[in-house]
Amino acid sequence: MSVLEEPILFLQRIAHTSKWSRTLLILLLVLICIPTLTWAASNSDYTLYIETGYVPVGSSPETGNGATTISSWGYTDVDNGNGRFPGVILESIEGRSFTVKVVNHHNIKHNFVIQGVTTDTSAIPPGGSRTYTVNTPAAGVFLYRDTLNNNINRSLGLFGALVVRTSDGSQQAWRNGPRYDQERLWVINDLDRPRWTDVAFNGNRVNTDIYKPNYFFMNGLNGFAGMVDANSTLEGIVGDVFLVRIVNSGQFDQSLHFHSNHFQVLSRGGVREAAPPYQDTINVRAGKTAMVLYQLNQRGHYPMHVHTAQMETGNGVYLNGTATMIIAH
Ligand SMILES: [Cu+2]
Repeated sequence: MSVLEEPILFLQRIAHTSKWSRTLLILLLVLICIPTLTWAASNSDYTLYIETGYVPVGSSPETGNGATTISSWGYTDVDNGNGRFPGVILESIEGRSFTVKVVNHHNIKHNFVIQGVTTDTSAIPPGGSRTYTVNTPAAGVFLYRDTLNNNINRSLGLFGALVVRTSDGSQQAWRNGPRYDQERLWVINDLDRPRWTDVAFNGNRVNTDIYKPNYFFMNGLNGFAGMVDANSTLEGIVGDVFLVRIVNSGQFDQSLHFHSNHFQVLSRGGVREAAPPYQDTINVRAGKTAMVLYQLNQRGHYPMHVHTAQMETGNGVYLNGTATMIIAH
């Protein structure tokens, strides 16, 4: 019997029954379908718009200098919204599928590729759109970005993260994996404003042979803004365990140093550590991810900063780069 034969036979049977029982059957079918439709609608479908935008940069708490506004291209969920970085956080649970519709409102072609998850790298022309079906893999964190144009599109801000949690709702890094009390996502990046960002944003040709980044961000924030951002800081009571998902969307590696105490490295580049090592610094490679487990072991305020001095600055202004705080009560 073909796939179609069964419903056809069913319809024929309906046609031979009375008008009343036919109405009842149709009503029954509608009732059966309603929960299915509701479930499908809530199954985390996203629409991302590629837009131009800007990222405000605050002044340094040390010097009071450095405030500016940086132009960007980004994936936003607001039609004609501010295309700033990082893009919308995509969330799912392991084993589930969802769709992402990407609408290109920019004047050059772009794409949307989730590293290690989706494979369609073809371009979306200006004014065009494409819908991707994402089959969510194992729990973890994944970088999505525009892979076109020699890293220029990503560098201008077309990147973000997909967070995948366990399907049973447990606070574990993965099924039967390490437990946590709180979770954080750190999407970090660097950019070369004079040679890349401003040149590309104005529609001119970037010389990709030279890349000297002068701005460094965490979750699109720099310096003091990152140190007080509740989505970035590891703030809790002594004993709290944080799962920190880290995505380096930039072109330079970043060495993140956690003060106060050590953490466990759970995974690097999507590969889980068989015996998670304890460290106080982790080098997250450009374009790669990591997950660490950090427990607040003693009261106090401690910094989390990058060990490359340049990355603690914004265009040379100290304490205006990648940083956040560890606050234990
Ligand atoms: Cu340090």
